[in-house]
Amino acid sequence: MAVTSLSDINALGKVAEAMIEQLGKISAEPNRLVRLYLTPEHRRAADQVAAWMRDAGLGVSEDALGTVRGRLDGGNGKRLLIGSHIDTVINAGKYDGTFGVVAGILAAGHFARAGKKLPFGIDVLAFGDEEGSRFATTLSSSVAVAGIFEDSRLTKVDRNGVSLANALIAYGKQLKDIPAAAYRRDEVGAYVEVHIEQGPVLEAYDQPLGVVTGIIGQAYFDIVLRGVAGHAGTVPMDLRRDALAGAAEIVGIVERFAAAQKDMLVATVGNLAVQPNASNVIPSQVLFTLDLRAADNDVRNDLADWFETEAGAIAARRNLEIAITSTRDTATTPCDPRLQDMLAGAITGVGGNALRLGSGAGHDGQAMAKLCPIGMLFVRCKGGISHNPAEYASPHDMGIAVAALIGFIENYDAQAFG
Ligand code: HGY
Ligand code: MN
Ligand code: MN
Repeated sequence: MAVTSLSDINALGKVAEAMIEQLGKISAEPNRLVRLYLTPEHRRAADQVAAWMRDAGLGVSEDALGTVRGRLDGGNGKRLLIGSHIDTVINAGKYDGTFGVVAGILAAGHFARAGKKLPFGIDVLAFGDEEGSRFATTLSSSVAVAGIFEDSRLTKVDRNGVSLANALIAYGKQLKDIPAAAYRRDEVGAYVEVHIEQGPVLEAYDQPLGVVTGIIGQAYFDIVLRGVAGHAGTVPMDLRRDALAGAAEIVGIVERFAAAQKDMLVATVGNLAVQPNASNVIPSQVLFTLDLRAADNDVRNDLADWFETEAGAIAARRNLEIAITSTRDTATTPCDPRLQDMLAGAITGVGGNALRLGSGAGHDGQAMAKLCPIGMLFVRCKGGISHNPAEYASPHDMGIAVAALIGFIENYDAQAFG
């Protein structure tokens, strides 16, 4: 049943690439990939995934948060969940998230087609909101599956003022059904996700696959800086309360501080809005986000404290008002050592050397870890590029990843998670 022949691996890779291309065409915009949670594009992608699940011989359902589920029945061992997300960032690559869903469908379909009854059932999960690209909250669908959905998420609004609650209703869902999306802890053994690495390590070591040791912790903040609008031509420099100049100074110290740290620590200001955003008006307000990530939870917390102090001092010196709001805080999530070893065995089974590495990117596994042990399999991506249309994983590497997932399932010791 294992898939090890090169021709089989390449055939799997070709099918995976065709599925990725098909999903990659489902976008809100003609010239870049944008597929946001609970939009018509999400609906089309979910329907496409459901059709593939049916074709693979899986039973298909969809929960109150829009997660599409493909079910392969098995013995009475606890269910093995395999999933990832089908939403994207703005101007996205085609592989982030989607390949994990495609790999799950192809691997589960391999067993369905063989008519082999495994000692445990498998659910393939296509989550609709990992990125948080539409609402200022991430992992909305996987937290529901994990049984930790917070109702406070429902009031988050998108750029058009539409709340998550109203978007779910418009998508045809009923809020009263949200609790039913959760698995009972006693019915699930483990969750495994296949994902492109989104970094340069596997390529640097010339390895198609790697085992993830853990998902780095993340702290997100919304920052508002308020000054006074003024005439760009008449207000002397020393009398200005320029919100954008203040924001620029803050962004600069954040970058310098993060770059000077020895730990794996990264800080990003990826989103900044200027008001009134006119070339001859001194900016009166700037809204921006801060994304802090560090493997060590204390280092990340210390940096957050440092930031509040330093940004506050800059605002005070510039006579600006500042408001810093923590919007998300996720501790570093370890991958289960037993699953790491099982995935390492699956990688060596297809000829890899089972490199182990951490994930700087966030994943649905951060939510699923609240339900059950998690494991992740990384796939090499060209140049480590991601969140960028140049994102690319080769059909060969995708074929090897599916083959390794099949090998993992074959040797998965459900009893270890009984
Ligand atoms: O931001 C992340 O790390 C993930 O891609 N949502
Ligand atoms: Mn992403
Ligand atoms: Mn992702």
